[in-house]
Amino acid sequence: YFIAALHIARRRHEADEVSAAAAAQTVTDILGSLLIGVDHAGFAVPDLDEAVSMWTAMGLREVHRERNDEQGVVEAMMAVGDGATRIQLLAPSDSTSAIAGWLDKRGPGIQQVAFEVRDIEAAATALRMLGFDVLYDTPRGGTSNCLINFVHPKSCGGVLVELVQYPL
Ligand code: V0V
Repeated sequence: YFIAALHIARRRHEADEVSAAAAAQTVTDILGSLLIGVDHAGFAVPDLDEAVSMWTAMGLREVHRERNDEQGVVEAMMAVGDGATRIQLLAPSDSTSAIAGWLDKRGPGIQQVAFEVRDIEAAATALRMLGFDVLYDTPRGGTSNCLINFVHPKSCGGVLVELVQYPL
């Protein structure tokens, strides 16, 4: 439904029924309706166990841990209070991963902010229509069987935005 609505907006502009600005606004409105909230912020850390200990001492709780070889990370999800917001601790599992590169260049810190979306394919289509640089042609596997994709920080104000869709 969402992807069909996005293509209708484009076709209406191509047929000169609506201006480029009006079509873009429709795409933005659809994208806005696909956003559910901030799911997590991702912190790059050199050592997962040490980072889990530090954030646990601050009162966060580890709720999930897994290794993702495709992304080259070992990660722990930390709950902040009783709400749904998570902090994702990301340590490199191989020296060529994005997290290893980030740590080399910038050291530990906030590497990404993740938005939960209702339909990740539609969100990526809308973002591309609006000129954002979406990294993957099709979503990849993320934490807890989620689908993930990313918007390149160069097209996004210097912030790496992750898109997350939970399994049904
Ligand atoms: C790089 N840059 C960043 C950045 N990474 N800026 C803000 N936030 C980041 N995270 C900037 C960097 O400072 C450079 O700016 C420029 O982009 C190119 O940097 P680079 O070091 O050459 O980096 P690239 O191009 O090799 O890689 C950047 C991208 C890469 C975004 C393409 O990090 C990537 O593929 N990220 C997506 C995958 C990922 O992050 N996986 C780990 C999390 P200047 O110097 O040119 O100005 S896995 C995960 O989240 C999971 C499993 C999950 O949530 O479930």
